[in-house]
Order: sequence, then structure tokens, then C-alpha cells
Amino acid sequence: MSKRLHIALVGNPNSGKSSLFNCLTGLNQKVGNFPGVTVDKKTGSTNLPSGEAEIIDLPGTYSLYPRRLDEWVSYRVLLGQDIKVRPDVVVAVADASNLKRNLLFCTQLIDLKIPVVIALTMMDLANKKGIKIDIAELERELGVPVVVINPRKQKGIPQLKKAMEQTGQGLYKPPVKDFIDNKALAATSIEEVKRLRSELSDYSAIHYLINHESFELDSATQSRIEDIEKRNNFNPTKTQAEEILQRYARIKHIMQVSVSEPDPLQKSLLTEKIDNILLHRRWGYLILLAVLFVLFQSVFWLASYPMDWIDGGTASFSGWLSSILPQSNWSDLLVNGIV
Ligand SMILES: Nc1nc2c(ncn2[C@@H]2O[C@H](COP(=O)(O)OP(=O)(O)O)[C@@H](O)[C@H]2O)c(=O)[nH]1
Ligand SMILES: [Mg+2]
Repeated sequence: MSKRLHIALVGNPNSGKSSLFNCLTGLNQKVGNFPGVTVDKKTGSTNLPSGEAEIIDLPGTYSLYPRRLDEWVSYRVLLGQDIKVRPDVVVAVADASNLKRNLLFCTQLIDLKIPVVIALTMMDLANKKGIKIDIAELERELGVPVVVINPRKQKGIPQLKKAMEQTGQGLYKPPVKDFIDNKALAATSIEEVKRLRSELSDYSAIHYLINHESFELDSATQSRIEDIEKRNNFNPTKTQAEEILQRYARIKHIMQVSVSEPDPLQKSLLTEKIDNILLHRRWGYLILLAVLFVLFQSVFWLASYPMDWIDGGTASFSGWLSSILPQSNWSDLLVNGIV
């Protein structure tokens, strides 16, 4: 029997992570806390074609540069620092209607060289905005499976399950080539960290350089990394800034080749065409008169309804009044004069 897969869901806040978690796990959910912190730990199980798998919904994160406590929780899991949570597959939930921002985090995960599947949500919203995404092209550029899902409508879930399972079984390997040239960001420091930890990718080594103090490392390794930083003048801020710039440059290229958005120029052409007709020297006035005519007509036409109701109402009210009041001058004044 194959081993039970452990699958973690990550992604930007509001990307649809919890909706997907609910969709996959249904009623098989447990909520607890991560050890030592009051951050929700939601776990559950789901059925994959080959058997049951464990699912964990990690707190939302914008990038691999954690700031808040809950972002640190996700970060530690992704960097292999949480001994209790060791996912075999990471599902990166990404909002298709905000693809550029979501891809930043996805490409960081890809460069960690962990098994990643991208679950693309909000495709319905993207389509409404006129955005079209070439999924095959996106897959080619990123080198990992991309599956379109709508957890709200339970769409694409069997396809996602298949991709999770195949990735967990090692059918899709993390891409050999980095998304950006991470090595060039701090070549010697990365090389030296990898001599201490041969299993790390170039990009993970950068994270060890930046955040080793928060990692579970023995004191000898801690001081060695400290030493590597000092000798090579490793500058974390500069490295991060350079990394983000390079990622966005490549993401921009991906957006150009795999995403078509409505051209703002095309839109302005349409409004220009409408303006040309409405503001025409002769036809413009005629159109204006026609619009005003329709407007006046519709006011009279619409007003006739409440006027008829009021007429009918007062007639039946005065009829009713004269029927209940005794015959006198006063009742005559009330019924025929006032009402
Ligand atoms: N239109 C649309 N809405 C979605 C989709 N996926 C999730 N949502 C909605 O997006 C909102 C945020 O989802 P949620 O699962 O709470 O996001 P989380 O912050 O990543 O856990 C919710 O109102 C969902 O119903 C989708 O594919 N299409
Ligand atoms: Mg959530």
C-alpha cells in the first residue's frame, strides 16, 4: 500500500484556500493551534484515487518574507523547519484575477524545489474582466502543474486531486532550472551554505542566510552561517530587493506570453467612436432632441399610471364615505367638496 500523502494548502490571503480546504475535506475537519502560538491549525482528510490523504490549511502569506506571526507559521513549514508538519505536496492557491501578485509567491515556492501544484481560482472573475489565460503556456513557463478550480462551485476538484497525487508520487519533478538566477544574487555565500547543507536549493540557501537565527540549527551551524555572512559581506536587504525585481521582470514576460487582458487602447477607441456619433455637428442635435422627446413622453406615459390610481382611489373613497355618512349638508360638503 502506498504511504498516506500529506498535502499543505498555501497562498495569498483571499485566494480561496479555505474554500478549497472545505471542498476537499467536507466534514472531516479538525481545528487546533500550532504549538506555542494561537494560530489556527486546520487539518482534515480527503480521498484521492489511491487512498486517503491529510490536508492542512496553512495561514495566508503574500511572499516568503514573513512579517506577521501567522506568516511565520507557514514560512517555517515551507522551509522544512516544523518537524510536526512535513508536507509531501504543496498546493499553491492562486487568484487568477490578480495573477501577477500571486505569481510572486508561487515562483518563490517553485525555487525552493519542493513539489508544487498551482490551483488557479477566480477564473470566473478573471473572465468577467476580459482576462484570458493560456494554462498550457503558463505551465510551460513555470514548470509545474497548473489546475483551474472553482472551490465555490466544486469545479476542477477531481483534476486537482489527480495532479496532487501524481506530484506526491514523484511523477512531476521540480523544474531543474531556477525561475530566476538565484545563484547570481549571492554566489559565494550560497555555495558555502550549501556545503553545510547539501540538500538545499540555491534559493533555500538564501533563506538560511537571511533567517537562520529563527531556524532549528545546532549552535555550530549557526555560527558557521554567521561567519559566511560576515566574510562575504552578505546584504539581506539588497539580496531581497534584487530578487523581487528579477521575479517581477520574468513574471511580466509570462503575463505577456500567456495572459491576454483587454487592451485599454481598444476601449478608448470604442468610446471615441461613440463620441463621434453623439457629438456629430448635425446628427448630434437630432439625437439629443430624440432622447429628450423619448424622455418627456416616458414621463407622461409613466405619470398616467399613478394619476389613474389616485382618480380611482378618490372616487371609490368618496363613494364609500357617502354610503356610510347620513344624508346632510355636512356630509355633502365632505364627500363632494373636500374629498
Ligand atoms: N467567484 C469566485 N469566488 C471564489 C472562488 N474561490 C473562492 N471564492 C470566494 O472568495 C472568497 C475568499 O475565499 P477564502 O476561501 O475565504 O480565501 P482564503 O483567505 O484564501 O482562505 C470567498 O468569498 C469565496 O467564496 C472562485 O473560484 N470564484
Ligand atoms: Mg482562509
